[in-house]
Amino acid sequence: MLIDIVQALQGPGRKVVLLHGNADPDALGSAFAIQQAFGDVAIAAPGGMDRVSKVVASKLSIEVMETVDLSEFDLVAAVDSSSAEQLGVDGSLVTVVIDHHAPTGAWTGPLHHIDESRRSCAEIVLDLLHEAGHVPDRRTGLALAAGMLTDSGHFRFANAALLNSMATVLRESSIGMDEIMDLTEMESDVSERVSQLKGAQRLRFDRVGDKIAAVSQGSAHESSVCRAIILAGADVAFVGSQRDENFRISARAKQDLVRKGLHLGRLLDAVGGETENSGGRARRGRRAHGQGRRGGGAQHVHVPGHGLPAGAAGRRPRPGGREGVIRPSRRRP
Ligand SMILES: [Mn+2]
Repeated sequence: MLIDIVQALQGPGRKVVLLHGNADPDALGSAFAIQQAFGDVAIAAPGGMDRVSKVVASKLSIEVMETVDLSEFDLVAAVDSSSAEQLGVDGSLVTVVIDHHAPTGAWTGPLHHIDESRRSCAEIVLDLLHEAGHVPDRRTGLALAAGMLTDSGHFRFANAALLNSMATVLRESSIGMDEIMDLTEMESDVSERVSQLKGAQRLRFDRVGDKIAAVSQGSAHESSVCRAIILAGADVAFVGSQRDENFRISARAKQDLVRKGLHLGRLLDAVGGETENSGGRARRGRRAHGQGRRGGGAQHVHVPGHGLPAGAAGRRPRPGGREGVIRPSRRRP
């Protein structure tokens, strides 16, 4: 119950709200609103923040700690995270959880509030603020609205509840839609655009009936290269990259192919199998659900070099990423 969380947050002592690794504006906005409503609340992102969040934090002057000693706090809360793994901390120390992802079974405490029907965590936090009798001020409203906007894919995946919450926050905080857009929109950085253009230079494609399949290679920003190729007109794109001993493949498909049953995760597993790596489904990251729909089913897979010990190769999947790691099969003696 949200009222129980309100009471816990209103209690005495120092509190900290943790953000998941590579924290997005939904996590940041949720934490900031809790800080503004309840006071003596620190915000920590031990796993860093994504580019948009960094800009939002700087524009709204939100202070976020990069490291945190949880023993200094009387209450530890987590937002927008479906497991302690994504926070990079000992989950037993987290007493308050507010999340909107599919429950993983990791959070079962009395103050763990998970509402899968919500598109963003920020909406739930807005309800929490109301429960506490708090009306969000401008900065708080902007931070929450930024979370709702980005988590709904700029409303593409919004539902009635999200639009209601957005309307409420606009009204209560007296902010305009254009301000939220300005806050969250930014040009991709130059290195990302260079990667996209290099990907375009190396692009090859095949027409299959009325569909276009494209392949390319690169060394950085594979997923954004995939996105650029899809935007350029391909229906499905694969971008490979060699990183040390690892060969990594990112793939993305248009939504209509995904709806027709194209399962990139399974496809990439098969690639792993053919390259003598044990398969295993591409891990469904915490945002696999939302972003899969949003971007059209992006998937990544790492194919580590042969002969490496299991688990030695392959970048650790980013919390919040949509990556799969194919580990080398354990060879039987
Ligand atoms: Mn979220």
